Amino acid sequence: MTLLDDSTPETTTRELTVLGACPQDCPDTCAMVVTVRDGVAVDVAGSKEQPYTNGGLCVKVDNYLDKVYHPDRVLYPLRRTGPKGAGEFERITWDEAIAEIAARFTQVKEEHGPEAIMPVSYLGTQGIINGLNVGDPFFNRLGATVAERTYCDSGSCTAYAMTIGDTAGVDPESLVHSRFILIWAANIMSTNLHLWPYIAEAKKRGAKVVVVDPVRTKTARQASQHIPIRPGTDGALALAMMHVIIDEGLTDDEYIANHTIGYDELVERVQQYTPEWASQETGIQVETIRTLAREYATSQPSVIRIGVAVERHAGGGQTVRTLSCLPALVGAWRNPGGGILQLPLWAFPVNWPAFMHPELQTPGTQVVNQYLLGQALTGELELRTPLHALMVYNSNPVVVAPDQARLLEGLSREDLFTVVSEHFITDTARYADIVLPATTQLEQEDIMFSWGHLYATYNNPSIEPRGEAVPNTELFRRLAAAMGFDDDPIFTRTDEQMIAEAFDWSAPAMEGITVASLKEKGWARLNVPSPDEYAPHREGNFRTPSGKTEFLSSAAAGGNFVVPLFRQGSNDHQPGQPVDPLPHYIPPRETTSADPDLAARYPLNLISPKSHAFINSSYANIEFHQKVQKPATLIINPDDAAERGIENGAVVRAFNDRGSVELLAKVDASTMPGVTVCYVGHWRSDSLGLATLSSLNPTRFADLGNAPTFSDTLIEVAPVGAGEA
Ligand SMILES: Nc1nc2c(c(=O)[nH]1)N[C@H]1C(S)=C(S)[C@@H](COP(=O)(O)OP(=O)(O)OC[C@H]3O[C@@H](n4cnc5c(=O)[nH]c(N)nc54)[C@H](O)[C@@H]3O)O[C@H]1N2
Ligand SMILES: Nc1nc2c(c(=O)[nH]1)N[C@H]1C(S)=C(S)[C@@H](COP(=O)(O)OP(=O)(O)OC[C@H]3O[C@@H](n4cnc5c(=O)[nH]c(N)nc54)[C@H](O)[C@@H]3O)O[C@H]1N2
Ligand code: SF4
Ligand SMILES: [Mo]
Repeated sequence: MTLLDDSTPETTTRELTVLGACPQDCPDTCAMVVTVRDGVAVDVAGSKEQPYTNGGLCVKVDNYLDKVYHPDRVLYPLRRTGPKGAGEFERITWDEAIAEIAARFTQVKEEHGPEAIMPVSYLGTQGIINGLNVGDPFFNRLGATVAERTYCDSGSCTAYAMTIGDTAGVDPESLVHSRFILIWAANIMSTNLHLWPYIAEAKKRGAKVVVVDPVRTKTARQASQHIPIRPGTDGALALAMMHVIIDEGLTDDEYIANHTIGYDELVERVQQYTPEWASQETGIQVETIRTLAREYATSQPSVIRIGVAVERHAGGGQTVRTLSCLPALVGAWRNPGGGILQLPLWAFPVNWPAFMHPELQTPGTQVVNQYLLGQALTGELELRTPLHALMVYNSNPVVVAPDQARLLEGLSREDLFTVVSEHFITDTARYADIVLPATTQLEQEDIMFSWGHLYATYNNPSIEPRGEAVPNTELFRRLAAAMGFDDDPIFTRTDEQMIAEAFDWSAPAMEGITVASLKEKGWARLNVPSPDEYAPHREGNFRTPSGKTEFLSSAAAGGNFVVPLFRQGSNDHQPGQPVDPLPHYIPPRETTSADPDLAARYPLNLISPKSHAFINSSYANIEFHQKVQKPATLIINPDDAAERGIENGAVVRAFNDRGSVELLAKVDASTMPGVTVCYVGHWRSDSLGLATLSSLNPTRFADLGNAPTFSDTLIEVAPVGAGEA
């Protein structure tokens, strides 16, 4: 614990200031300062010293204490006493809980083989030791089904890696130097708040800021220009931009000659992608497309900030391929503030193997994508070994996975043994046989990378664990011991030992940074050039096989792949058919052109971006956050509402062949005609009709990286009572 201030010796009150880190799955990874009085946390604030956090947290985490001390926290292990889904439990001891889990896992393993057990986890916390990979060594050694976790940015990462490699790209702090900022499918004001001051500064210095988004979001309203686009057609716009840039000779020929491959093939390919064609696909005026291309090319340095939402449709991968090609075409990489900003996570030398331990995995083990969990549990998805036990931690699949009705059917199976480690009885925990209490970030130690900036952050624990809550690391130590895995030191490592292994400390990026210095100061900028000088690809040096931007991708010959981070480091990926090595357009599956019958029955697109006050489904049960976010709504354009007789505030039913959801209509021109919006995160248990929007989402993958297709969803909407049939 870091004691910065032990200020009141003459009274009995003991006040400490502890340096922490926000644990949430958010690009900003804020450095937090926690004030503790007599062992009780009394304030959580943003660090004033850390430049990116700059003294402020966001609406989601500023009231973190509401979560830590919430009366509904799960504080003790629980065993189910009622029917699955009823949320009826009795308190048991940790010894009983661990013994029961070990016995059931052993029984399932003996009867059906270890693959009948599957972990389900994501990013409830993104700390390196308690986050994404915390259970991987345990389940690898057990021989459990490998969980493929491609909820977020997997398709984007495959596409980006195919094109420019696993590079950090542009430093977000360099954006002050950008002359043209293209924010593509990212709602910065809600999802990446701390980036905005850099964009605002650039704008003040004369940069143009353009937002491409079907919705006139708060971010779009603050920009210089908002370009509404039909969901899933972004690839058409990006390809038409290339067409104009090449056609009008706006390319940086020297940069192309020295630092790219496949330019001649690209020129030929983009001939067909005219602005006139793209206008039909995207709904954007031809002149708007031309002007965008010209301004993007000629206002250097220009930067594209891509949001995760750009991957969530059938052609999401190729869209990110095209966007990753654009900066090289115009030489944007030459100067700080030019290029593309996706996931600067790649700048961190995280020692992933120490957390995944892929060598413990049996080659050829069954792999199931969590996106298909409902199908996997109900037999819809054919499995070599059907599933009989689940262990869920750091995730709430009932809200975040698609095909909700089928998932609930699967979780209700009496022959399925489900363990959930949680802070609260979430919609998923209601289906658990055993619930285990998890600590919050104030009660655990961790060390953080960031996927939005170039600072490592340390989380010192500030209070004792509440009740009998334990960090995920301790949970897996206990389980490993019960299963007899403690013959291997991997499974007895302390948190301190894991933190010591978190990074490759000898990597150049970590020069001058140690565990001790991080713990003491709370954060450190990686050892990379200052934002005023950071131009990592001025001289090419892309992290592709050729070292160049690969318009013609050499990796494409190997077929579609999932970046190991999203698949427990599995080394036996099956690539399948080669991918077309040049950028190309793949339209959404659910559109008039691709499926006219479906589009006739379900003419409205549904997108489900992030809610402002929740982080995924986290905080959606907390009163303050509920007050800010309000109940789940369906935003619908006034024209579409009028056509259906829908009034503002009315209860409506949104439906398609996959499901039906009741929501409050918000009739608002912020969304373009033909597009409806329902922010993700509200819990099913708080929803009208006990269903959330995930009931409507498809289970098909995008073209690359097995990415989800949440934005590739058509629905119809009717006032409640009118019925759909
Ligand atoms: N407040 C808040 N912040 C969060 C989160 C949260 O839940 N709440 N979640 C965190 C996580 S896990 C992530 S991945 C990030 C994601 O953060 P973002 O990348 O910003 O993702 P979204 O909010 O899903 O979508 C961003 C914007 O894309 C638009 N959009 C949707 N489909 C399309 C499309 O097909 N084309 C285009 N051009 N635009 C489209 C939406 O209208 C939305 O305004 O946010 C992180 N930060
Ligand atoms: N329709 C639709 N669905 C989506 C998306 C979308 O845009 N639209 N976005 C997708 C994206 S980008 C993402 S990243 C995923 C997010 O999916 P998830 O990562 O599953 O996100 P959450 O719903 O926040 O669930 C995290 C859970 O972990 C718990 N938790 C937090 N900290 C800890 C801890 O230390 N230990 C344990 N044991 N538990 C903890 C929290 O209480 C919470 O219930 O959702 C995906 N689903
Ligand atoms: S959720 Fe994001 S913006 Fe909010 S405090 Fe955490 S890291 Fe900062
Ligand atoms: Mo995400």
